[in-house]
Amino acid sequence: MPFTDNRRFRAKPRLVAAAKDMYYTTVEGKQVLDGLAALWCVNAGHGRPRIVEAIRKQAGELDFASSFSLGHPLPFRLAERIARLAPAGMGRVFFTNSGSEAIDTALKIALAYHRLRGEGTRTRFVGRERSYHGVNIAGMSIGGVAPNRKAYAGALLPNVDHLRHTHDLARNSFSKGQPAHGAELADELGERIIALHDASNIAAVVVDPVSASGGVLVPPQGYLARLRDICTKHGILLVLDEVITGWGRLGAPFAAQYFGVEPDLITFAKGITSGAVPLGGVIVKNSIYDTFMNTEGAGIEFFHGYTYSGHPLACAAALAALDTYEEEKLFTKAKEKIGKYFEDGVHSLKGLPHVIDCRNLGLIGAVELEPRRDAYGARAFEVFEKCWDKGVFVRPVGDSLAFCPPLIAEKKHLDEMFGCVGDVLKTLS
Ligand code: PXG
Repeated sequence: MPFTDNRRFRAKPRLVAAAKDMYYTTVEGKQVLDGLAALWCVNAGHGRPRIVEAIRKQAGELDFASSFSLGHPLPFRLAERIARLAPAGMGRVFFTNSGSEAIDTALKIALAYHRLRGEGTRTRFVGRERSYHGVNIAGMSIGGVAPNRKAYAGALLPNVDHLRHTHDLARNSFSKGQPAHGAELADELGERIIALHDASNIAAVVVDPVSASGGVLVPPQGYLARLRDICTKHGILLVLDEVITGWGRLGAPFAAQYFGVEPDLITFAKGITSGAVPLGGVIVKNSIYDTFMNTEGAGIEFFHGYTYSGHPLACAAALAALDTYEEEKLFTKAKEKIGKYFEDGVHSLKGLPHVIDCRNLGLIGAVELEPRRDAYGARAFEVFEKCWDKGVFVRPVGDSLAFCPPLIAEKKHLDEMFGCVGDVLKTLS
């Protein structure tokens, strides 16, 4: 099982048989509230009729046709739809099957783009400590989650630097929304990394706007805008990894719009289909696309692609998910309706035993616990297990507990989630 203590799971399995809206039903018939939109992806809730029906219908109509020198209308229709939601001037999409593949794809686009422009020396990437960009070799290399990298050190990409992470409990603990301190951490890009390597060797900077698996780290006020300015000044592409922040999580289609920061590329996955069928992709600025299309001579412009790029079932699910988001105005309404209540819920845990931080942005939040001596992560894992037993699913990330409910959550669901976590925290050693 992925990222799972398999032996512990075998001894005490957690198996779900069904899911509807905000709840799972376990194989034993117990209802469990989904406080993490499954794995940060089921933004429209589970088993939504429009999405289910679209997948059924598509499977009967066109199960699969590849997109290699052949095509079918759905990926084009979906790309147009995505372009309408994306920041202005980002009108082109390349489809993958996952966030990890989206990251690999974005890095390859960046390398090929610079090369086409005669700047083929730009081959270095800059990631950040505690950012997570999936598990493929490239995403792991630019990512900064230490345990994910340790066993594979020999295979890490060589030309990668990491910015420092922005987590600063001494200055920012219990911040509501974006923390006040830390914008200056972006200056490292210029002062340390560009100074060391020269901008002419750097292809792209990749960050997740709110880092999720790295511990739910909200960017300090002004930080992302500073990164953008430095990248622009030095001709470096800025990739925002929106695999989690995309599709309404912060109250806008993308974090780029929420923060008012224009990236050159956006990677996405998860919520595009509300988790119902695997699908990911990269949105690029029109000028990047045009650079590929304006190359001289006939032939393939971009040597890259997956068998299932633009899979009909995934595209059908995505179009139906986007219909659902739009009909229910979930990208904006969710935050308007329950955003403040969610924030209050996260911060209601302040003062309970072992709580050293509460943080939140949009409908993503976390409570961080003091680690047990020599057992990092054990306390949060225990809370996760006890909450599950009481019928609430939240996710341990290191010694934090992450909250990321579907955007259809109502106040009563948040009461149930935070009430349960609070009750468990009170019993904890
Ligand atoms: N980028 C970001 C920002 C992600 O959160 C990926 C890329 C990779 O996506 P795929 O589809 O290849 O998994 C992710 C995935 C967790 C957890 O426990 C988070 C993710 C995946 C699995 C577990 O926090 N995020």
